[in-house]
Amino acid sequence: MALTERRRSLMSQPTQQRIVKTAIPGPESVRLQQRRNASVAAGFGVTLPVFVEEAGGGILVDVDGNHIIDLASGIGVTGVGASHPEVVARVSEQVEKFTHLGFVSTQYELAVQVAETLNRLTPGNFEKRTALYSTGAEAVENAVKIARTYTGRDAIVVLGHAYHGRSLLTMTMTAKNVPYKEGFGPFAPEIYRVPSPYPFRWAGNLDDVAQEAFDQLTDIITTQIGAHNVAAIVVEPIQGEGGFIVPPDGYLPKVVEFAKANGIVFVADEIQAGLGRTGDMFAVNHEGIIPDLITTAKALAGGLPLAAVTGRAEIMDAVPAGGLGGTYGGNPVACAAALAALEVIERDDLAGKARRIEEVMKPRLEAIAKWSKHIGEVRGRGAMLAVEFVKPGTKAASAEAAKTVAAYANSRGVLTLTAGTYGNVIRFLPPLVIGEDLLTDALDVLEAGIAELG
Ligand code: PLZ
Repeated sequence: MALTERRRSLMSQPTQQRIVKTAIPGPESVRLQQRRNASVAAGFGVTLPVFVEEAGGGILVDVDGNHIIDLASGIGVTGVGASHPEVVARVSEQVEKFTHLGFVSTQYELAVQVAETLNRLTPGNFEKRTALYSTGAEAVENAVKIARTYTGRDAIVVLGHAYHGRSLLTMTMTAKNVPYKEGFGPFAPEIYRVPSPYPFRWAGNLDDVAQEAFDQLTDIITTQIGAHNVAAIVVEPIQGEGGFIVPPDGYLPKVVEFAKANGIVFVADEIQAGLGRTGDMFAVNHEGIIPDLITTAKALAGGLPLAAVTGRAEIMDAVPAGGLGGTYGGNPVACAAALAALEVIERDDLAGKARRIEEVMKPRLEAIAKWSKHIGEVRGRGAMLAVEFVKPGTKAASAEAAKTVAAYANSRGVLTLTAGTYGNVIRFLPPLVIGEDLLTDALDVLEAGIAELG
């Protein structure tokens, strides 16, 4: 195919409609799965074992021709859709010029433009710097390195139910044992955990979650670590893998204030929640919080691997030249994709689209929760919504109910992901550009799946 023709075909999106032609997974996917099992390491799990040939907007097309509604966005990555025409165009243009140089050997303007854009978009009216990497774990890991250099301290404080990655340091920072940590120790030192302000599972008074959780944080830091030994407090402003746990208003501002008073770097891990997903450009904007450092990845480059640490210039510049780097960090093709994705997020107000997704989905999920005894809570903000399943009449987690409903939806062409420390949460991370008819269709399927629980 001639290049221009190929480009034009890439620009066309699959029909935005759920079409189920075969069992899901269908025969072609099942055949490929056998090859996969014989060639790919078993440690990679999979939610829906289909093989995708084409994706865009709110639809994934598998090798059997099924059109599957995408409520996952590649785990919150393809907010602009998996083949946004502007991302495709800028990436194609860039690969024809050069694919890679290594930003630490020779430089290119694209990386500077991405840094300038992130410095402008992140909250805080002060001088900022950005460091570019390839994966979220790498960004979190480097935020810790930077905070340690700046403060000259070792301790890192994280929350219960946290997820920060799979590298040794970020796996240590992650709370959940199976599947993330089991068998992978010994873990990194100087990581301390404080309770997550998880309203649905809070043992104390529901009205006091913010204050009680904050008191526990200060108590643990003061008595077990010493505030003067803490380099950073790292928090997901809405906890992602942990089950879309939304901290009660008031908690994060208190933590930021405490960090400031004690010379501790406050790091917001916005890798899953950031860049429009929660209805704001950043989830911290909801309470007007200004972190010292923010990590981004996922939605940053519309599907290409790019991650960043952005924050106060005096903190970021504490590491001398040569101390930060990596072969692929800030790869030019990923930067080209990021410039397109960030432009689309801003210009097309994808944060507004996320708020609209909440308006469409949340009332329906809440209505279902009224009649279904299996739902403990519906929560989340914007296009980061979740349902927590329980054993009827109790708060006991029911991973079985979540798995049954997710499997029901998946087999009918609606891709949903589960989450949560107890595996009992179905989370929704649709592309922000998804059509409302697709959302409604997906909700119909989910509702039928929940009804089947009885
Ligand atoms: N911080 C808040 O959500 C990645 C993990 C998928 P990487 N979450 C998806 C899986 O099973 O591995 C994540 C996150 C938050 C950090 C990360 C890590 O980002 O790009 O996966 O390294």
